[in-house]
Order: sequence, then C-alpha cells, then structure tokens
Amino acid sequence: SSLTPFVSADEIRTRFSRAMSDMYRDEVPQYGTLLDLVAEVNADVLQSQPAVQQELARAGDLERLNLERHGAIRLGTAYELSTMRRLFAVMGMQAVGYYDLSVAGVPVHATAFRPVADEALRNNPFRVFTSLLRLELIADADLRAKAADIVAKRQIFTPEALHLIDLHETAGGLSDDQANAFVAAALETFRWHSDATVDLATYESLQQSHRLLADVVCFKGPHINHLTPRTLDIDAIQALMPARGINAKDVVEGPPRRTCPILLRQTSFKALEETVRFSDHTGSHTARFGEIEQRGVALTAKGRALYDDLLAQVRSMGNAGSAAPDYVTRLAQAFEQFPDSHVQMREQGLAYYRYSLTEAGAQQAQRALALLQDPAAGMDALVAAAWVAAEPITYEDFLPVSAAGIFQSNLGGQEQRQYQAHAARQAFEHDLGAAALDELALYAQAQQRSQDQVQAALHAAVA
Ligand code: OOG
Ligand code: NI
Repeated sequence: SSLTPFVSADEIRTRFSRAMSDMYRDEVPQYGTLLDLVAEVNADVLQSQPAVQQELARAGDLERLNLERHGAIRLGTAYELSTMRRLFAVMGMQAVGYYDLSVAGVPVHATAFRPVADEALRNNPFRVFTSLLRLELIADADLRAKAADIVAKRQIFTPEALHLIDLHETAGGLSDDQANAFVAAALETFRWHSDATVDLATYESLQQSHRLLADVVCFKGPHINHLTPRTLDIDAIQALMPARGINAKDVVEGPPRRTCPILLRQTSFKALEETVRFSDHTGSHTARFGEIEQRGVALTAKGRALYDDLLAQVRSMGNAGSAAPDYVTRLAQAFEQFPDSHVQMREQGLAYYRYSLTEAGAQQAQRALALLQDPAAGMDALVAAAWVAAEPITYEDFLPVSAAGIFQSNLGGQEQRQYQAHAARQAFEHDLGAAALDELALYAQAQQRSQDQVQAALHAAVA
C-alpha cells in the first residue's frame, strides 16, 4: 500500500475558507464589493503608513491580512453543535470562549471555532462564531415543542462529510484528494437553501416569537450568515461604503478609533431579502448580511475589565445605547481613561505582547541577561534598552456586547426581548462535547512562550 501523506490542518482550513468565500461572493454580491473595497483601503494604509506596515510585517501578519475573515452560523441542537466541533477539528479549529447573548435579548449562547497555535494563526486565522439556540428560553411551550421537533428531524451534514470526519478521526489525517472531498462536502452545510422545511404559518409564528428562532428552525441547514474581512481602517471603509451602494449600520461597535487599536471594532450592513419557498406559499426571509472588522491588541483581564467598565458607562448614559446621536463623542470621551500607547498599556499590564530579542540585544546578551534576572528591571527594562522588541498580540476573539449589536441590527433592529436567563456555560459545553478554551489563558501562554524564547536566546548567546 502507498503511504499518502496527510494534508496539514492549516492547508485544509485555507482551502475551506477560500471555497466559502467564493460561495458567499456568488450568493451575496455585496460581499464581493466589500472585499474589493477592503483590499483597496488596506493597500492605501500600508502605503501611506509605513509604521503600520512594519508592525504587521514584524508580527508576521502581513501575509494573512487579505486572507483573513470570520463567519457565523446558528445551530439548533446539541448533535449539530458537537458534530460541528468534530468538523472544525479537521481544519485545526477548536472552540474558544463562551458568549452568553441572552442578556442582550438574543436566545442563544455561542463559542468561536478558531486555530490556537501561533503558527496556525499566522498561516490563516479563519474563525467561525457559532451560536446554539436556547429553546428553553422560549416561553410558549407549544411553540418550543414544535421547534424542537422540526430541528430534531433535519440532518445538516452530508453522508460524505460525516464519513470523512470519521476517517480523519480514525486515520489521524486526510490525503490531498480526501481533503478536497471534505471541503466540498463540508461546504454543503453552509450553503443557502431557498426551500424552507415548514409552511408559511409555522415560519410566521416562529418569527413572531423571535426572528432568530425562525432563522434557525425553518431551513435545511445553518446557512453562513456573514463573512467578515479584516480592514486596517474601519472608519475609512464606513465612509466609503455608501458610494458603493452599501448602507452600513450607523455606529461602529466596540472601542473608539485610537492610535493603538485594542480588541475589535465592527460594523455591519443588511445584505439581502431572499425569496423562500415554504411548503405551501412563496415568501421571503432576511438573514444574510455583511460585516467588516478591525482588530487590535488583546487585553489582559485587567485591561478587559477597564474596557467593559468604560463601555458600560457610555451605554448607561441616556437609554438609547449605541443608537444615541452623541454616542461616538461620549465613547471617545470615556476612553480617554484608557492609555493609548503600547508602552503604557504594556507597563500597566493592560494588554498582551509578543517579545523577541533584537540584534542589539543579542550583542549585549551578558548585560541583557543580568538585567532580566534583576527583579527591579526585568523584561520592561530590556524593551526600554531596545534589546527586546514587544509586538502587540492580535485579539483573535469576539465581544459579546458588539455581537449583540450585530445580531440586533441584522435581525431587524428595534425588537427587544427580555429573557430571564443566566449564562449556562456548563450546559453549552455538555452539548458541545468538550470544554471551550479560555481565551485569556491562550494569550497569556503566547506571551509567556515569547518571553521564554528571549531568555533561551540570551542563554544561547552567552554560552
Ligand atoms: C453572529 C453575530 C456575532 C460578530 O462578529 O460579533 C458576530 C450572528 O449574527 O449569527 O459574528
Ligand atoms: Ni461577525
């Protein structure tokens, strides 16, 4: 028998994310327009701001930039969620983080499937925000039972996809041909189906309870509902979108514009009203939208607490939240309390950095090592001496308040439901069939690994 080598998980993920992007470009033409706009603005920024270009190049993020995107799906059952975990594992993606959206009036909780290793993230950080419907939050018992019954009957995975997932688990990998077959089969689950599984009256009763309920329950599969490219200047894109026929939501979610971007800023637009064939009538459904994002440095628990605190302050002033006309001004004012320099954020322990020995540092290894071992000096002193460089670690995850804003705007805006809910991480992980990784621990480990490497390099240099 021939020993066919396995294709790497990174390679399968890249093939899949390209195939998904091509499919979505066909299904939602405005996504193609957006990709072109993002590529133009990114090229402009790289040309006009050499510092940004250098920072990305040093972090090894330049290659991934135009490849980078995230998507989102919404699932109906524990079986769908746990099988999705196995499907993403083929592409080297693991569940990271737990997001409770019920507090924001959306009856779901979620995780993000994404790569976690430094190298895998550099190669292609493709992520999928994956929500699970919380049927227990639906008050009407008849409707709840009906919805549960409908989703229990569907099979969102093709036999071929299930077979190749099994094969991947037993053989430990996929050959080139198997990988291509897997990508094609997996893609089927994310495709839009214009045939609904229910009659119009059922759709309408679900829609009335919550628009999201109808979106999850009435279709053959969890159609990918958006794909989001990463921009280096979200305000520029926001300003240019109307001229390209794209109407974005009014406000960019997340932190304000800053010199040193933190976490994640996002804006979205409604893309499509689609024709749907119900079992008895023809109707329509609005599910799919567009979104762009700008990513910044990952925050520590301390930095995140400050971010959450400042954001809550702004949102509690006046009751219109991010819809208030002076929101942007108030946001900028509140965030004056968040240091906008990497030196300050690093020294105050607000954000995570990846450290590397510079040439100057390698030449002064003896002195650098002494400084590193001096408790009063440490890594910060080496950075101050330019013997060590500190690059911001990119935030790879999502923000629950922002996600809720995105859900609300593409579900039709005004509607607000109150759920008597609390986070149910244990139940979610039970349905997932695994624990969701702690994102803060991942960033802390990445920072620590880089510090260990600096230390090892210094020891090697003096040996
Ligand atoms: C997911 C919304 C969350 C984001 O970028 O925060 C999200 C959804 O609408 O299904 O994608
Ligand atoms: Ni999104």
